[in-house]
Amino acid sequence: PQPTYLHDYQPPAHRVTHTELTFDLAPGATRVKARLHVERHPERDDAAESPLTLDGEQLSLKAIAIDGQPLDPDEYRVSDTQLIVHRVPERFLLDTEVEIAPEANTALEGLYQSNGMYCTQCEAEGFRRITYYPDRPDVMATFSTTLIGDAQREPVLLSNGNPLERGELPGGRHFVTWEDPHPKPCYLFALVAGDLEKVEDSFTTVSGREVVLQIWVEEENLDNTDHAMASLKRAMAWDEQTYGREYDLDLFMIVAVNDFNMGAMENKGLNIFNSAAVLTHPQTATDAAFQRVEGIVAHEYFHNWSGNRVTCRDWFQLSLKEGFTVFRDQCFSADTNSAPVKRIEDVAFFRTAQFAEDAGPTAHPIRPDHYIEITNFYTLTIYEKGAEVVRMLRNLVGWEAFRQGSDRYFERFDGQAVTIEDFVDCMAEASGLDLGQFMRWYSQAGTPEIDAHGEYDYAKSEYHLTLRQRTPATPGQPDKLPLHIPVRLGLVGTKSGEDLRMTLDGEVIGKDAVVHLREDEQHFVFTDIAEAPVPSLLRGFSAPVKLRFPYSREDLAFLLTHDSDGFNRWDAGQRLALLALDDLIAAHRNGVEKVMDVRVVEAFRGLLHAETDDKAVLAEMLTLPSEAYIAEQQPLVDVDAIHAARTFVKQSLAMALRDDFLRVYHDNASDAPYAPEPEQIAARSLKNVALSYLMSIEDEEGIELAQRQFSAGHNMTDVRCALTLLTHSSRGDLADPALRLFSEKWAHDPLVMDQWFSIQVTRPQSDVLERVTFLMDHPAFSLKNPNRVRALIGAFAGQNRVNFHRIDGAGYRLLADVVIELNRLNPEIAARIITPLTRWQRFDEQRQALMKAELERIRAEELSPNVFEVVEKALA
Ligand code: B3K
Ligand code: ZN
Repeated sequence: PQPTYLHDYQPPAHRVTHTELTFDLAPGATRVKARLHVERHPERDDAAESPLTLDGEQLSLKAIAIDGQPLDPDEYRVSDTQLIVHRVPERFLLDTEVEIAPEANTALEGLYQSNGMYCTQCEAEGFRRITYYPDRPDVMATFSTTLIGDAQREPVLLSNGNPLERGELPGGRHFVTWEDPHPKPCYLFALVAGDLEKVEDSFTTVSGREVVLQIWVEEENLDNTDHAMASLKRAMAWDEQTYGREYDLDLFMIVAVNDFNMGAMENKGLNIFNSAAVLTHPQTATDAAFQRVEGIVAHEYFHNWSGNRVTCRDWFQLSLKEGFTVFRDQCFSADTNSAPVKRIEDVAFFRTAQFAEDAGPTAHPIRPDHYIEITNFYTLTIYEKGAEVVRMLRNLVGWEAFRQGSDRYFERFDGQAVTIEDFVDCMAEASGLDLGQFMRWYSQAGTPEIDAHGEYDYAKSEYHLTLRQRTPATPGQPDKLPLHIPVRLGLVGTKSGEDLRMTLDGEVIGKDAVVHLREDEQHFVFTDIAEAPVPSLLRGFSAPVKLRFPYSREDLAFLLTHDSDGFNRWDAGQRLALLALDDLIAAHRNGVEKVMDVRVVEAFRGLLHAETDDKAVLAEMLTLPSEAYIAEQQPLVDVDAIHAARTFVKQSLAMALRDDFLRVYHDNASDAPYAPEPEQIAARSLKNVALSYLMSIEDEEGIELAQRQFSAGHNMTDVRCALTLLTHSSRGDLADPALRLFSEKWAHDPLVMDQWFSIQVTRPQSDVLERVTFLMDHPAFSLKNPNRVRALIGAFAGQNRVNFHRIDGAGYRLLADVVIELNRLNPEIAARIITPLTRWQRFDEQRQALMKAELERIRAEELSPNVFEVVEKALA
């Protein structure tokens, strides 16, 4: 497979202004008729000589005509990937008819079947598996779509826009015609056909239009849509208030689908969702799932403007819509729930997973300059780092200018397919700021590292801060230029415990300010600093960088209690724990007795005794850095030492603070009816963190509480937590009875069974690999369903670090076997699930060799472009 390069971009020679589609859905014989209204592109002077080139894969062409005249075979050419018509007029109608096989489509791209229902996934390049078309986002057309199906099997026939006409047809068939008046690229096309039920509601927009809202699900899920519907309405109101964006059709539909590669898809007027990203019920979904649903519903809705009305010129610009939309959904969730916790959770995830991606063989800039398979670029870098960069823009220009820039962007480019420059230019114009250097964030891969040093000059009452930046080399990018990095900071007085007023270059900049790091190295002299401070740096994670500062443990304990920035208070606790963990990892490796750092114990005691009204943040502060995050900090990952050290810290804290954890548990237990609301969620998470400490030492009372919490079955958050703790406990007798009860109760609910799979395969005990193999034969498991694959294989390889990295290589072998099978069934999922194997550079030689051997074994197969691209990079 050949790469596509950004610098090769050219506008298409032909564009489509209107697209008429007719789908005749029939098992084994689905036919798609397309009538395209085509014209030459005015910006291509060679358009007159250019043949008409359309994309198409896995299609069988049955008929082709131009302006009603069937073409002779020598007038066109069909290959595996294209249809080329050699000579075409300036403006014409192209009619084609193809046959496709949705029932045989296991890749879940294009038109496929899930539980007998037809549905589509066209982003990024799935439409070419439906019909011949210029499958690129800069071709935007209005669509009119007729669906014909069996009235019994497919009573519901949905597509984008508004329903125009429906009727009966002979032979028990019926049809519906849909019209979407908004020009769109074909990646936003969608259809759904099947036996579905709907829940309906409505929303009145700010200008007084009534929009009908529908969520379509299989009948048994009708009770599980309330939260998604409420989230949708909140998101619609939020986008009006915050961004001045109003919905633009009379109907907005969401459909829940069981087999889906990603979370959801923002098709115009017809969002298609992975059922896991839309269905919730207190009995079956955890707080985290409720919040995830809210965030994804909002994300897809927000795309209606950031993505659909204004879309991407080409797929290299993917972060234009994804980074901006993730930023928008993050802000929405922060406004709706606990803002500091949302930030902590996002950053904790980002620093673990995106940093690892940026340091690995598939590192790429937010705007890559080439790809083999675009599906591989729906990454944490494009999405999450993209969102961090938009957040930096917001912080650099301020909210008001940012909003003005956003208005300008939507107005200027409405109905167009544009680039990242177009977006940043609007921000520069609205703010008057020069964002030239800032653009490097989009082209440079890798995580910048800042080394900070500070010194207090008692004689002069000055604080001297030096910041040095460096971005490590990444594949294909050996040399990096300095970035424009906003560093938000404060100086916390060690006597007063307060943020000190800062004066920089004679100008008072306040108690909390942003300094701009643009050079490789910069010195900042803060004057009139009356007392020795501890600097609080990178507040709120003001830039996606690694910041090192030689904090003493006393400094960190001080910031943990005194920093006015909630995020940095949490981060100080994480840094403090990491220092202790470092010592213990070294002790473990050297076979020396482990000794717990009392300063960490005292810091935690302080947290447990402090008056706090923010239980959600407290729960975060009491949570130790994950094994994955600890690993990120190590030069060479020793999974066993990390696991042992973290377990030791957890148990030491539990032993020293047992009574406090018990008290916290009881103080936060409640029988109130479940609601996924911030206060309840906070209390539950605090209670469950406390329980996890008690269970780490197999405290008798803790075990009893966990068992009671499990049997009470109050809500899935509590049940899942209890079941996890019982299953992961080293007391073997606790797991099986609970797991059995759970699976008997929930055998009928695949989303709950996914949790049952994940809980078991993330056990730290060494027999877990055999259990993974065993569970792969469980009737509820299927390699064809991406949610099952993620729940079982993904959770094992991604979260069970000690067992996946077993020194005999059995974990690697198991994953490679799965990748080889998935490569045939679903290349997109195969190329994602393989990630842990690609990170071999981080491990000892023995493991490196084992991991590489498995990658080689995969490489020897006949590979999809998806897996090929990843494996080649991993072995490069
Ligand atoms: N835009 C979709 C991405 C789907 C692509 C899958 N190959 C999901 C989202 O970001 O909203
Ligand atoms: Zn998105």
